[in-house]
Amino acid sequence: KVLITGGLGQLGVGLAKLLRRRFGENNVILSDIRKPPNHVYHHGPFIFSDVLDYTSLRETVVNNNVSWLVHYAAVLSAVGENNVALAKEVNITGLHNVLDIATEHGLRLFVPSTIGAFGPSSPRDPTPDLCVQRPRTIYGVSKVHAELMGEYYHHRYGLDFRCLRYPGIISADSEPGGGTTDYAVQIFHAAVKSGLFECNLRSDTQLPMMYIDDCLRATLEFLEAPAETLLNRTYNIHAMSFTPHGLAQEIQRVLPDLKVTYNVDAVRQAIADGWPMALEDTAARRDWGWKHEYDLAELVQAVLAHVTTGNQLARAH
Ligand code: VAH
Repeated sequence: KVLITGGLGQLGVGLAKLLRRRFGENNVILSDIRKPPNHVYHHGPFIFSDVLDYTSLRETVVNNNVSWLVHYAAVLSAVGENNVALAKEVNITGLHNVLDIATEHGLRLFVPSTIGAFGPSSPRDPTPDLCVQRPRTIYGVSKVHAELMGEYYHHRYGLDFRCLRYPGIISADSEPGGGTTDYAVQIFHAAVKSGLFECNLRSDTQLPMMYIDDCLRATLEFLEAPAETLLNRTYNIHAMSFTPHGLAQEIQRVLPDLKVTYNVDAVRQAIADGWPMALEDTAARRDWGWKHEYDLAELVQAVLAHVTTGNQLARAH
């Protein structure tokens, strides 16, 4: 069975859906500390589980015979800068709990890392798998810590630790939870609803991004890859890079009335300025066959189609 922590964030429900199609509805357990929306209760198991509560997390793993753990519970970059204590607690103490439990019970452990694990002194275009990592956010520091601890536990105790560095993920029916790349999700909703969008990053800020379907498929494929094919335990994955200006232009091809204004948030801008502009991901493509399907044009089409239908449904109710 698979347990997903932080299951009600931007990625959990979508990943559960994909994994349930593959492994059966009851074999994937979503967990979080929040109360889920009704549709989540109606599709497959959901349980309360707090990654900071070691005993209860362990109980969940044992009682449900969990064999894979996907650790999505985390405080993202912008929220973390506003609450360092919380980010430290969730991202570092929470990870320690998960690592110990995964090791003790022989689990396969997936932890997402991020472009945020790099910093201003990393090569930025493209950023290789192995290079200087001196991030300037608590989020980034905690993710480098997770990469290193996971790899250490792998070498020291044989833990089957697997880690992908995700770019900014663009989803249509789930909201991002306080990151620096959130604008690239919000712009779609604004474009469809009001035609006006105020962007909190500079128009020329280029960051790596990926459509959620590619991200979730990458996660499943990587989780299923035979251990002997994985020469690394932490891999960059890349799909596309764009700026707010470039994304707005692509959306305007479909919705020409979209107006974007810029009101830069200093905290987010400083974070983005130290992050990669593109990730180098040849190792992932070589070792376990990673291949993205969505470039910018396909991404915009897919997200606009979802957001427009969602909006029509909401209006019909
Ligand atoms: C953030 N979306 O902005 C996250 C992510 C790609 C960056 O880790 O904090």
